[in-house]
Amino acid sequence: MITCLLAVSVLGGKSQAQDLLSNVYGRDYQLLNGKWGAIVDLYDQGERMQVYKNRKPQDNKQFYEYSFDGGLVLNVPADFNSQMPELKFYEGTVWYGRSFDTPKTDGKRLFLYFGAVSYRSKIYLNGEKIASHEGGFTPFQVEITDKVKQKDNFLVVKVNNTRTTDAIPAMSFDWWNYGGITRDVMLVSVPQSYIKDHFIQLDKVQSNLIRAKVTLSEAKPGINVQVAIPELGIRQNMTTDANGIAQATIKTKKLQRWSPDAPKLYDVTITSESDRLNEQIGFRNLYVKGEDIYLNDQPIFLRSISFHEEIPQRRGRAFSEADATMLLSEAKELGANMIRLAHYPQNEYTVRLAERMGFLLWEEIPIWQGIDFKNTATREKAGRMIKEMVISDKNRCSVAFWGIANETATSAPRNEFLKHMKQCCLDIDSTRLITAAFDLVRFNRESRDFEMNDSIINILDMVAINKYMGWYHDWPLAPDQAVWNVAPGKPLFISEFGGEALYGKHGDAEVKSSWSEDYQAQLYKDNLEMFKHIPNLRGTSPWILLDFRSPFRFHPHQGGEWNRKGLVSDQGQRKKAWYIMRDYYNQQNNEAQNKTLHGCPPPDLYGLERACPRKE
Ligand code: GCB
Repeated sequence: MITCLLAVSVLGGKSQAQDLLSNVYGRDYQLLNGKWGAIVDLYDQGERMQVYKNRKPQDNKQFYEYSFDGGLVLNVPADFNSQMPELKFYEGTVWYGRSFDTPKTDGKRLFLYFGAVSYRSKIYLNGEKIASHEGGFTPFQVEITDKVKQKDNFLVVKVNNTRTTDAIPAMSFDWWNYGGITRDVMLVSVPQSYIKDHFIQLDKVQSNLIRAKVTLSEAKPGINVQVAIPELGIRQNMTTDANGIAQATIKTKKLQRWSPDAPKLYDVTITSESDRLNEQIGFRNLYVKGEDIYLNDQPIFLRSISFHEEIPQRRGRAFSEADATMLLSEAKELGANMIRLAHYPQNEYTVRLAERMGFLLWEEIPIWQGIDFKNTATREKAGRMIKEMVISDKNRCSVAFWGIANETATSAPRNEFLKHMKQCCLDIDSTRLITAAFDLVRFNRESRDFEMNDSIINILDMVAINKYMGWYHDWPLAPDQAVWNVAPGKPLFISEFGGEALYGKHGDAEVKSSWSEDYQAQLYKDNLEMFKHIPNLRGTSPWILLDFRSPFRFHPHQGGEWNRKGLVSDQGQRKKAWYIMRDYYNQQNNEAQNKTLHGCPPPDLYGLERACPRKE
């Protein structure tokens, strides 16, 4: 088994595994957000010039051909592309610099924590390189306890968003390549011996067993740890083993399980002899049996929607709680109970708010077409990224799926790569459902059904299909005649479908290039008709909630550099297809409510008896 290390390399030695503080927002922290000095380094000269030293002339002979003072100022967090017209298409290096004083720490340890820097970064503190990271959508940290001064520290971040063949994503992808320090930068203080990680959740199947695992920074046995959930009267005492890990299975009787309809979260306090951490955690059961996905012992239909981490009105990356509120509220209005966070892990505000608002989540890393599956370095990189995602969000009960790829072609190296991705998830969390999205479903003209031939689906709990009937694929027969025979025996999820329309544009519902709301609306109607003939269909996720920026698209009708498949325009106006989808989701929801009302007790999984047959 190959183990995956995290993507941060902490300098001062060889690359080494690095941890992530769990629930960083529950710690004592100071934000290093705000205005940073910036240098655009088109020819990548900054390292040669030692920009990171932030030197200033000390005598009348010295001069340096750079300065962080008096030049460009960029906001953090935010992408750089949207901050100046000249940077709109920029792909290259930008140096960020700022000074800071250290908060009074009373002997505590200090970490620098980056929510995300897109795509590569090198971190320098007071002239010394202290870390580097690759991957634009996952957090990383570096301890600076011994490197930091009380006053006037200077922090420099070299950011580079150049696309390369070995990167993830690689050379081309259908979204904007936003570069920059795109999420919060934090100075986090923790005690000398601190709670490094926790993983607390309800058993996959049993509703009265909470599984708790707490890892301390010190690999020392016999340290007392407590997990308390006051509302449930739980105070579980545990002690660490030689690795500093304390584990317990906690029995509980009166738990209210989290669900999209009732997203109940409990206050949880984790205490060690020297540290204390508060969390909010929801508890739910989630498993697959046959072709069904069970949430809290009820089969569920996933009413999903995707969005990019982008606010189209602002033409920039989403990064704040207000941004998360905008995106998720729009999804709520549509009647969704799930979000496919496409195509990469999104910020912690979005993930946490989604949980509070009652959305299940599918999270994935940007293994999006064009990945060099033969490159072992790329594979290791992807493994590190996926691990960073799982470590960060494993305590969110809303996370139902780890997505390991989007639209990959069948090949032996691809198979090995995806197996590795799955293993990297399982190394940390063996409870989530593993899925991947494919665009390999084809109409078989002889058998006259839709089929897919890819053995990799055997490693998945749910098979997800992107299928653009009526857009990239013409209908080979009427939608109500379209029989699907794809991944029988497993739940099947339509992870993408849709077509482009300009808001307010009316035109022929038969003509694709009318770019009209009418064409898009008809396409939605046809697809919803087809979905009735997919026997193992357990959810849908139209592509996509909002129009988004993409250098993939050139047609003037699209307004230039926009993907117009949104159900909502870049200005927030709902297109006709939005209403069709909203009605479909309402109907699915009503049907689900009726089933629950007249429904069955839990299925006979793991020896549990089912008392009545499920009414369809
Ligand atoms: C896809 C991709 C998605 C694209 C979409 C499109 O299959 O997964 O990232 O944006 O198609 O609009 O073509």
